[in-house]
Amino acid sequence: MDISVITTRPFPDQKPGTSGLRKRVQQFREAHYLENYIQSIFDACPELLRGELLLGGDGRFHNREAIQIILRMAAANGAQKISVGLGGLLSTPAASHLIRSRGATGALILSASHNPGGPEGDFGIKLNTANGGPATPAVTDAIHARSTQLSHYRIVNGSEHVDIDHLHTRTLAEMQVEVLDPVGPYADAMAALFDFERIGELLRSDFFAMRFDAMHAVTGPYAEEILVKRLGAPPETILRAEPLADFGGRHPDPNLSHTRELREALFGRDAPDFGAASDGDGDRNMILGRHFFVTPSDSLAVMAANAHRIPAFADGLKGVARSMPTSQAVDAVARALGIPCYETPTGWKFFGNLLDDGRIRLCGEESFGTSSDHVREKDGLWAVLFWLDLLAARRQSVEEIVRDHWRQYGRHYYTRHDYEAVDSERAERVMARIRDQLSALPGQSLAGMQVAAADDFAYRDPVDASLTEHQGLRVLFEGGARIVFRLSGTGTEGATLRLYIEQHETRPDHLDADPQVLLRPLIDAAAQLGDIPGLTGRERPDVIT
Ligand code: VG1
Ligand code: CO
Repeated sequence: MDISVITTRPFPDQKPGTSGLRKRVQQFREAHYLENYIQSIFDACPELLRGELLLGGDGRFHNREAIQIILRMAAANGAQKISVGLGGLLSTPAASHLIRSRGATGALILSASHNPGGPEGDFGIKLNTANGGPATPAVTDAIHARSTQLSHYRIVNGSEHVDIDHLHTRTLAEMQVEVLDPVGPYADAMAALFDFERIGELLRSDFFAMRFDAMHAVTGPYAEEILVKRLGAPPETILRAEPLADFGGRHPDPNLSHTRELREALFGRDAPDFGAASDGDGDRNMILGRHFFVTPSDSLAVMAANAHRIPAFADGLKGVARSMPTSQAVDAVARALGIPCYETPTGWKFFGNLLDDGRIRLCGEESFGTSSDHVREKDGLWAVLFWLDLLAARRQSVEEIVRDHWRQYGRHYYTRHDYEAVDSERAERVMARIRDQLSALPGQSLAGMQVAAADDFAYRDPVDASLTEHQGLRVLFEGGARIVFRLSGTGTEGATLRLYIEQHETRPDHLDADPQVLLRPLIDAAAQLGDIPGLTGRERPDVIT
């Protein structure tokens, strides 16, 4: 085998964030940058190479080049086998499913998820390990530590290009390479979880229409296979189906600002009954009804309350979990069901132990992520199919189902305000200012409510007892209202300050307010607590969800 051992110098910034390492494409294309990070992964996790490792991405700019480099590096590092998604495409949930169903050692998923793509956009690398889930903090810390010491990387010489556009197997040096179709096995897995017969009937009926926005990202081929081919939905159901390297020039972020066509359809005249979208790598979901937006936190709660109607959950839920900033709507359902509800830090990796240990079967985040124990990732199309199955079972509209839910459990008014690309030092100052006030807050009155407690969120994993600290600053009020402050761990420019606001309302004639109006006193109190305008120079957030 013709291998080069290349001398390199460590980069100081190869520290994975909430979900993988994300940087500008230009940075990933700098000499040795990608190679260093990949070598650090192989050095810190040699077990990945002793079996089948999956490789693919969301199709964004630099995906295909990176795959060729990673193949040559894996071969030079003595990997047994790499399986590449056809066309270099592999959604995050499909990767998680394939790891588990094929007994693979893990997956390298080339994606910066919902971050913009194209030559001026972002690139990223997520590592999932043998349970199918994102690498835990212990693993990402070891990779980062290795990256700061790295002096060499190994790569097979030559410019030979491995064909990734046809299903076949071959060898590269002594390593096996298989190009596989991830779509079929993923669709089969979905068919085993849901009642495809009743969903198909609904989608083919003249009285129901849906739109799914694939955002020119990875889910297009999966949605076509499942919704159109297997379930019989008309082809116009799917918008922006074709994966493109620049996502058509827009953010593959499924919220109302980035899904214009879908929004116009669902909030326009003769709107379809159901709308949904997924993100770059297919792990997020947005759910819409006719003229109706379902918050991700409510979606999780509705799923928990209705799980018994879905074949996969015929045996019940056992337990549920949500990330800390996610609203407490699902907690109310768990209480009613008499099952535990765990509260974890932001990021899917913290659900892994709870799922592996059988403590929970359903979990979610406020950031448009929900999933179950069928994989160890959030799963966009799974959530869409859950809602379709529920609509078919209840024969009610999305809005009726959610309003019904509010009447039963009360409504958890919720909003997230993001201040993007803030100067990092200024953002730290906002956090420090709030942290300094935490101990004095309990007992005080803010926005007309009593503060019951205030803390810097820390999580003790109940399965392996590991401790994760500094996961967001919380101000908790009597009656359940909350203000949470966090700095994002996925951005690539400065800091993103996230403000999460929540208030519970049970009075039947107070369930129809505009969240931005109802939550205004808390929003203002939060801005004041952190002196956000003064310290960041920003009068208002960049994104409101
Ligand atoms: C964001 C979300 C978090 C999610 C993460 C990865 O992280 O808030 O809930 O798990 O993105 O999702 P942060 O640190 O920016 O708040 V994805 O679809 O971008 O992999
Ligand atoms: Co994603």
